[in-house]
Amino acid sequence: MTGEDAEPADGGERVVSRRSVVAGAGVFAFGVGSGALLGRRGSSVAADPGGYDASDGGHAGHGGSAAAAAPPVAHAGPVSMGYGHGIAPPDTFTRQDAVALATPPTVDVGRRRTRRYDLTVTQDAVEVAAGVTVHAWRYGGRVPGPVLRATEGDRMVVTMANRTEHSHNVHLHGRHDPAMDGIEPIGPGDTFTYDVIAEPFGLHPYHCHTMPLSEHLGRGLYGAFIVDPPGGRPPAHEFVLVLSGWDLDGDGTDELVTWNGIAGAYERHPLTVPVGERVRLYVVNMLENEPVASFHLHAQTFDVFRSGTRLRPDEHTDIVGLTQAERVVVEFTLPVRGRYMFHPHQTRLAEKGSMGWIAAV
Ligand SMILES: [Cu+2]
Repeated sequence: MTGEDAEPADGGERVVSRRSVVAGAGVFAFGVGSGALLGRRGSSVAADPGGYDASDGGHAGHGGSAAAAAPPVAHAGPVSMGYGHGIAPPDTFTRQDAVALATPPTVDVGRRRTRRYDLTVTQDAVEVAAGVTVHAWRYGGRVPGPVLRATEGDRMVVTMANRTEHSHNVHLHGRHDPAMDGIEPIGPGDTFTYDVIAEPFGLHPYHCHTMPLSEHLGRGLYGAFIVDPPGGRPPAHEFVLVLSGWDLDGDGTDELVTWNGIAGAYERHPLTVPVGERVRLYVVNMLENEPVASFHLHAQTFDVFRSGTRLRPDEHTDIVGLTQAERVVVEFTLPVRGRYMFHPHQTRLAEKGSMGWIAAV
C-alpha cells in the first residue's frame, strides 16, 4: 500500500469469494433475530497431513491422519489429533489464504498522506470450517474485515457502502471527532464516508456498532486497525491475528473459535518465519461471547506492547490476557528451528479451532 490515496490491497476478496462458491447448496437460510448462524455440518473432515512438511522441525505431521477419521465438526466437540484440536478448515482453504488473512498491508511511514479504504458491507455464505457454512456479514468481502493501516497523523477516508438489507456502520476505536464515531446506523443501500485522522499510534479494533451489537459482531463485522508510530517500528515479520468466534446455533456460546475467521487455519497452515529474526504479531480479541481470552506462545517468551500505544514493552511473558476488544502487539524471535504452538490458554477455546503454529525455518 504505497502512494497517495493508496488502496488496502490485501487479496482478501479473491480468497473469500472462492469460499463463498464452495458454500453452495448446503446453506440454510435464517432470519435476523433467529439467532442461528449455521449452514450445515459437513460430510467429512479431510485433513491435510502435508499441511506442513519442509519445516516441521522433525516432528511427523501434526495429526492429519488421525483427523481423517474424525466426525463432522461444529457440534461434535473436540476430536483428538494428538496435540491439535481436530477442527479442520475448509478443504479449499489454502496456505495462501491463511497467509493473506494474516498479512497486514505495508505502509511507508514518515510522510502525511490521505489513505482511502473501502469497507463495503455484504451478506455472504462463508465456509468457516470444513463443511460448516455461515451467513456472514462482511466488510470488504472478508472476515475479519481488511486490515486498516496508516501512519499516525494520516487522514483516513473510510467509505462504507451498505449492500445488505440491514443497517450497519463502522466504529473505529482510537481517537477522533465524535461526529465520526460510527454509531449512527447507515441504512440498506446507503453509503457513508468516515473522515478521521489516524491516532494515536497503536493497534485498535474497528467494528459495526449497530444494534443488536452481539449479532452484528457475531456475524463478522470487525477488523484490525494499525496506526504506525511516525518513525515506524523496527523491521520485523508481521502478522495480524484476530481472535473471534462463530455461534452456530444462537445459544450465546461460540461453537467455533478462530484466528482470522477460519477454524484451524494456522493448525493446518502454520505461519512461517526465519530463525532468529524479529516477529511482530498484532493480536486483537474480538470474541463476542467470552469475557476473557488470551494469547499464549509455546517454547518462547515475548515482549508485550499493550494496545501498541507505547514503544517500550509493558512486560515480558509467554501469555497475555485479553478482555473483550483488548489487543496487544507482541514481539519475539525464534532462535531454534521448529514449530511453536500458539493458542488462547482458555483451552476450551483452543479446542474449538484456535490452536495454531508458528514455524521457524
Ligand atoms: Cu452491522
